[in-house]
Amino acid sequence: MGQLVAKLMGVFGSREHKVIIVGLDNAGKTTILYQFLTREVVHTSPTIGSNVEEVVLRKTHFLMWDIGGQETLRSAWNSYYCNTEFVILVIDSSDRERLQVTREELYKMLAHEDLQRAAVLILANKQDVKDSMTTSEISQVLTLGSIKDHPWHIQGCCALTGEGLPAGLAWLQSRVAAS
Ligand SMILES: Nc1nc2c(ncn2[C@@H]2O[C@H](COP(=O)(O)OP(=O)(O)OP(=O)(O)O)[C@@H](O)[C@H]2O)c(=O)[nH]1
Ligand SMILES: [Mg+2]
Repeated sequence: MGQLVAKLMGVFGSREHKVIIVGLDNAGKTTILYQFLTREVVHTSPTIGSNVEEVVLRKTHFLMWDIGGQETLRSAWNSYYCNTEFVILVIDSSDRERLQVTREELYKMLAHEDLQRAAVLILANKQDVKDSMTTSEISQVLTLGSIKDHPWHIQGCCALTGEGLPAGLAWLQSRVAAS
């Protein structure tokens, strides 16, 4: 019955797909959330806790949770995992020093039982910054090619201009359409 309701709601396009936006502090998560929502750059301050917004792309509704990335807040990320269909992992592509920290957080998430069915979109943000890492450099450091048990996709972007974000959203939507 539950499945039938879910299917019918899917046909009418009103089912919400839960998305969590994670990544280290200063990666650009909140900026990206509001770019998705308003196509404008908002002034942000470090997120304590989370922001939640509904982003609608054509008939697909995403409920997006943007979670604070400071070190002390990361242990609470798992309280958002239940029923998550998509993880958006945002990376500051100019922050080479901390890519290994992101890597550790990524594999911790992938191993979590509540995220076993989640697909992962990696947004290599801040591509406008000179000498920022390319998506292929980031893919290598994160060994994305070794991830076989979760669908994943990496997309370069710049949250200040919005470049790359529609392509990221389109990937999410293509996963919804395929399911
Ligand atoms: N140059 C550049 N700066 C960006 C980009 N995206 C975000 N920023 C800036 O990076 C800073 C941090 O952005 P936030 O969106 O607040 O970062 P966050 O990931 O939400 O950080 P926490 O809430 O602390 O986890 C802000 O000054 C943004 O304006 C980008 O694509 N390029
Ligand atoms: Mg934030």
